[in-house]
Amino acid sequence: MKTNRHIAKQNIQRIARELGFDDCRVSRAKEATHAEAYRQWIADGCAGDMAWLERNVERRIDPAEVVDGAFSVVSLALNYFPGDNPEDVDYRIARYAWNEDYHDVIEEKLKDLNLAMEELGGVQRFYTDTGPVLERDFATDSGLGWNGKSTVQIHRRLGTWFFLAELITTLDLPPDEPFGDHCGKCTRCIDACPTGAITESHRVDARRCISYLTIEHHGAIPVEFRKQIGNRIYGCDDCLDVCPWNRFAQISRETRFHARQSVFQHQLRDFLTLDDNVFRKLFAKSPIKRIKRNRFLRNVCVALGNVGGEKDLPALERAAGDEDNLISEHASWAIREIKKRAQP
Ligand code: B12
Ligand code: SF4
Ligand code: SF4
Repeated sequence: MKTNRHIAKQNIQRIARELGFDDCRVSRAKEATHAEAYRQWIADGCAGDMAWLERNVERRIDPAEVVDGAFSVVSLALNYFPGDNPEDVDYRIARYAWNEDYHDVIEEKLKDLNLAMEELGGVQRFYTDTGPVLERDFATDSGLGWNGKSTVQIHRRLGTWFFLAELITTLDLPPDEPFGDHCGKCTRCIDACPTGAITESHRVDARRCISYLTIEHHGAIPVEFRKQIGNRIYGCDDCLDVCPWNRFAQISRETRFHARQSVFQHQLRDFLTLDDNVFRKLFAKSPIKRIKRNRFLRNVCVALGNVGGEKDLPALERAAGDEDNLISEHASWAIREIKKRAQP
């Protein structure tokens, strides 16, 4: 016979499906399984200048520090796979950022699920990325997927292309079983990483990761990494692209994650003409807006330095005169790189 706890869980899973989530599973709200690995990662400086990851370590590893009387964590997956890289563009943007910001898309769904759980008598805090939760550890405990050697969480049906979200709740819900690690002997992600950022299985040194360097890092991109960044102008998908579990990936039903044509009709050097106003309009509601014009143009200059040619020099010369030092320094570097290549 089904108990009230089982019925409550089934209702939550049904509502999650109706809201568009692709999976919904439950784990116990206890100290994170890999709490010690997280503490060590922070102590080793792997977070780079993401100081916010160091501020609330104890809250991040223990849901009871976030919600008084926390009993369960409801972990959710939302597929964002928008398909293959648009043809005829001379740059790459990580797929998760091809259109609208997932924080906004998912938060509206989480609000509704939270209301439904309040009706069941629960008190919740809900997050997607922005909260103090080791999201992948709790997802692994719930059997939603497992942390691949790249640290990216893999789902047996969705592959790597999904966002995580969770509600920490006071409801006592029956936990699901973990699914186990299914990477086997594969090391494709480690071999494919252009900067050697996956320093060992299940560990990424953010300071070497192109995703960190092009998104989270505020200052100049260290010269030692500029060449490996290639034509990536926002984030990096290399360790996801090569994962064999992506052979089952299906295009996301959420059209707000599909490629935004107004962005992808630009060629790389066109982005250098964006003033602040046009930048904000082009990337309205997009995660790219978050890094502001100066960091975005910094990235564009690095990519042009790697893949550009003489035809890109006039736009770069103008950028080298930009009043923002971050842009002008990276534009001057790109000009030097292109001229070096043009020499016989
Ligand atoms: C900081 C951060 C980053 C940093 C650091 C990434 C990293 N690998 O640590 C940077 C900026 C580099 C980054 C990049 C990306 N990120 Co990010 N990021 C986060 C954030 C905010 C915190 C992650 C964190 O705590 N890192 C610290 C490390 C120590 O934690 P961890 O990776 O979770 O690692 C655990 C395991 O390694 C485990 N562990 C250790 N040893 C072992 C051994 C075994 C056997 C096992 C199973 C586990 C294990 O212990 C660790 C602690 O729990 C999360 C959201 C969140 N709040 O969790 C999103 C999040 C992880 N990012 C996300 C995404 C999409 C990305 C990118 C794909 C974006 C892109 N395309 O550019 C890349 C992927 C790069 C990569 N290989 O990880 C998604 C991932 C979804 C998924 N399916 O996994 C998340 C979950 C956001 C979300 N809500 O959807 N990210
Ligand atoms: S590429 Fe291979 S090792 Fe890396 S996460 Fe995928 S299955 Fe695991
Ligand atoms: S996102 Fe790119 S740079 Fe970062 S670990 Fe994966 S392959 Fe390496």
